[in-house]
Parts: sequence; C-alpha cells; structure tokens
Amino acid sequence: MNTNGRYSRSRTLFRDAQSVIPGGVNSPVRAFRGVGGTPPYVQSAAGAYVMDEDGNRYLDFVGSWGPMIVGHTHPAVLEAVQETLKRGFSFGAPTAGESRFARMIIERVPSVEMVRLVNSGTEATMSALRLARAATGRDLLVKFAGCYHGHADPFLVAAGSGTLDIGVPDSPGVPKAVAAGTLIARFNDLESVDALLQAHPGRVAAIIVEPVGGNAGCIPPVPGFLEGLRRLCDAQGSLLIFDEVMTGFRVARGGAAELYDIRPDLITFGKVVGGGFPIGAYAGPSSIMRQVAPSGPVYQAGTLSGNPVAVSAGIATLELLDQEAYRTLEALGQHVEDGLTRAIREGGWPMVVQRVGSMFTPFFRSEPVRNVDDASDADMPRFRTFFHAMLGRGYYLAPSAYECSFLSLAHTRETLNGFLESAVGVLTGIMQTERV
Ligand code: KE4
Repeated sequence: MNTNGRYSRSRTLFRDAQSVIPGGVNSPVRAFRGVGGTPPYVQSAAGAYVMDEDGNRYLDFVGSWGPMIVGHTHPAVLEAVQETLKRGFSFGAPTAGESRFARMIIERVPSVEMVRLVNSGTEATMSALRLARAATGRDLLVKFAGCYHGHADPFLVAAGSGTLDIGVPDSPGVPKAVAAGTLIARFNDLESVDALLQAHPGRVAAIIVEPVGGNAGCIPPVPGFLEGLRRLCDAQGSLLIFDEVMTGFRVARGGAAELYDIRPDLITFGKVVGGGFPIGAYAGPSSIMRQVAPSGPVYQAGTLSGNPVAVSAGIATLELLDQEAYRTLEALGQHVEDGLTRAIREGGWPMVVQRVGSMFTPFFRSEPVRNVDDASDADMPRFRTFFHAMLGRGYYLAPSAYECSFLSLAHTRETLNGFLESAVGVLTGIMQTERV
C-alpha cells in the first residue's frame, strides 16, 4: 500500500477529487480498486517514464493503457501536433489529413477498404455492432466472458477490465431487453460458441472478440480458436468483429488480423491509433462500410470525429511504427518474458507470464490462463503485494490482475534489466515469506 510520505500529495489530491468526481477518477481502472491504495497523480511523462506530483519517477508499463507505444512526448508526435495546433483545433469540416490517415490504416490491414474515425474504442465497437446488425438484419451478439469492448450497453454483460475489479461485469442500468441480446461464450472454447449459434440459428448478427484477450490479463488465443470463429461465422452468415482497440498496431503492423492471418468482417481500433489522443475507428470492406451514413442508412456521427490535432498524432505515431519497430518491441517483450520465466522456473514459483508482442501479464497461478475463470483463480493478494512492492521501487505495472502491462519503443534492455532484477528480488521475498 502507498503508506509512506512519498505519496502525500497524491493522497491529498485523491481525497479532494473524490468529492467532485465519482471515485475521484474519470475512468474506474485508474482508482486502484484492483490493488488498493492511492493512485500516484501523474504530473508529467517523457519517454518510458511518468513522474508523479510527489516527485517520484516510474518506469511506465501502463502507457495510458496502451496508446503510448512509441513512448511519451515523442518528438516527432509532439512536433506534428504543435504544427497542426497552429492551424486550428477543430473545424467540423473534412480535412485532407483524415483521408491520408484512413489510407495508412487501409495499407496496414489487409481486410480493410474503408475506415470511419470516432473518438474512443467504445464508440468504435458500439458503431460496429450497429453496422453488423444492419448489414445482417439480425439482432443477437455473441461476446466472450471477460472480454471488454467499452462501456456501451450491449457489451456490459460478463465484461472484463475494470468491471471485474469492482465486481460489476453485468452493470446495473443496462436494460434486461438489451442484455438479453448479448449471448456469452467462453474464450478459447469453440464448442461454447457453436452451442449458442445452434440454439439461435440465423439470428446472430455478429461475434465480437478480442483476438488476444487483454481485459482479463493477457490471454492469447489457443491454436485454431480464431480460425474456428471465422468458420462458424461463415457457416452461420454472422459477421466476425475483431475488437483490436488494444491489439491494433500493437501486436503487429497489421494488428492481430495480420499476426494470426485472419480476415475479420469488421475491425475496431483505439489506443495506439490515436497516439495518446482521443481516436477510435471501425473499418472493413467497402461492401459493408458503405452502409454507414451518409453513403448508407446506418447512422453514426461525432462532433470531434477525425479531429485534425488527434489525426496528426495518429499519423505521426503510425509513421514511427515500421517493421523495425515491431522487431524491437518483440525483442523487448521476449526479454521480459525470458527473465521472469527463468526466475519462476528456478524458484519453482506458482506463476505464469503470458505475452503477445509488447503486451504481457504475470499471473500468480501455476497453470496457463485460457479464460477469465482461470484469471480469477490466480492469487490476487499476491499480485497486489507484488504490484505495490514494484511501484515502491519505481516500476508502474498495470494496477490490476485483469489488465495487461505494455512496453514501448522508449523501453530499453538496460531499463528492463533493472525491472527484472527488482521483480525477481520482490518475488523471491514474497515466495520465501509465504514459504511457497
Ligand atoms: P475506450 O472507450 O476506453 O477508448 O475503449 C474501450 C475498449 C474497447 N475494446 C478493448 C479491447 C479495450 O481494451 C478497451 C479499453 N480498455 C481499457 C483497459 N483495458 C481502457 C482503460 C480504461 O477503461 O480506462
């Protein structure tokens, strides 16, 4: 817990904020409900580091929950944003940059021919679902327990991410009629999907999936899972939606669709695509996307959608993410995984580290984590002890056992060696104290 004086200013700010903002935060996961204690109030960030209001510096593994893949305040992104700002903030009119940005996304993701920009991942998934329902004339949605697709009503059923930390995977306020339209399957379990499709023949508009589970910790798809979803959708006439808000431009230049060589019908993006500015997107083949207003009847709109400042950050970020960047991110991820896994093996500790590219989660459980039930079976008190001990040593991991930690191009083998040395020391202490 943050009990020493090093967090006094954050503690004061957090206490004050709770009288004017629900829970003191503008997004629940920031409140540390998953780990307890006071969240450090970030005052600034640069490269791989964030600095809090008490003058503490942390090697950052949260990265704004994914967007900061090139590092904080990257000079190229900063310059692009500053240049755009001089020409104006927002126009509510089309700009040349939006088409350029759309073409960059199309060039990177094989199944995408058209893109609509929105302002968040939630808007992207909400809009993609409406489009899928219109395109198929069907109403039902299949999602997976523990997957999180933002906070639109249809997705707050057996959700993941912060809903698990505060125990509301089925949020109050979602009408029963809406929740009834969302069918729940088990991640990495094709039979659970087939059973739902057989029970509702011809009625499922879409299956939405995080191709790599990232909201119950990092849960890779087992071999054949994604290919099976593709086959089931084809057989049923349902659309396959890859929610790549977290994996898009994170796990490969073309996201998980490229990494696993799957062609989903629709893909949603967020986080990395905005480079730290509010951008979401949904995308797919022209045959489907043309149905979106004003070219088609499926209505979706947004005052700040395609905002020129945000788009300039997205363009500058994607320009930095060439194949060399992904080789670097993979090497850094492998280095972290190898370092932790070696210590776990030598210590005989009941832990697994699961990773895809530069997103990873240490689970305090011996067996692999294949779904949210496995993730919930991990030793949460031990995770909390580990998290706070590492925070106290200047390493800011994701403050929840149900989240992923992220690496960036600003992390180095040297800084990660320091992280690994601290992590192994802390874990050794935990396991010895608990005589594991
Ligand atoms: P936003 O509306 O938060 O931009 O995106 C929602 C979303 C959709 N799909 C996936 C796969 C996501 O991971 C997210 C958002 N992720 C959470 C954390 N895992 C964002 C952090 C937060 O809620 O503050």
